[in-house]
Amino acid sequence: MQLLLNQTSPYARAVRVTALEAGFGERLELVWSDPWNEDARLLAANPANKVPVLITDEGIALSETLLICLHLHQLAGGGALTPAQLQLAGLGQGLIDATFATVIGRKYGGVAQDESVLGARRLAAIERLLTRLEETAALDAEDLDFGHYLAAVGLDYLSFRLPEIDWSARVRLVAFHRRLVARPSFSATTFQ
Ligand SMILES: N[C@@H](CCC(=O)N[C@@H](CS)C(=O)NCC(=O)O)C(=O)O
Repeated sequence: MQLLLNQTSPYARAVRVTALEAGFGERLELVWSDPWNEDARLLAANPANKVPVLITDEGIALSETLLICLHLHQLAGGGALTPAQLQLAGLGQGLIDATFATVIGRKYGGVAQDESVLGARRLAAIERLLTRLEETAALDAEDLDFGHYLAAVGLDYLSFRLPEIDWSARVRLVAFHRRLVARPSFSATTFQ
């Protein structure tokens, strides 16, 4: 299997963590890619020109983080996910989406983007997502799945890119994040 990724993509990190946790570390060839420049291999694999892309051993290029994580979960013999597990995955992906959109909005439009209608909606979404995540019972589950990895990557990415958004008073999230980032799959994939 090949994974097309870049170093700072939270989406790609969530896929990498999911693959490592599923025991696919040895089978996964990392293909460093640049979605912001003409990258022929990425464009051929994903016409949307986004990372991550997982190319299966059969040569099928899968895009979209949630679908890739679901594929890895199934490949590892994981059973059907419950609505509560899927809910956590959706919230984690939502946090990544809102944070990434804020970062990219600033990169291409400056911080004034935060004051725009879309920018303000994204920042408000981040706060609401943090609140909802903190209320989510699945955070405490012993058995982890890609919903946990997405949520923890989302929190880590938020601190990495938007450190001015302070969520340190959200004690359940802080404990959850600390528990997850202590895992080898997280320390092997830190943002830099
Ligand atoms: N919905 C996609 C989003 C992936 C995404 O936006 N990736 C970013 C990197 S963090 C990217 O490649 N962006 C390039 C672009 O938007 O043109 C997913 O879930 O995988």
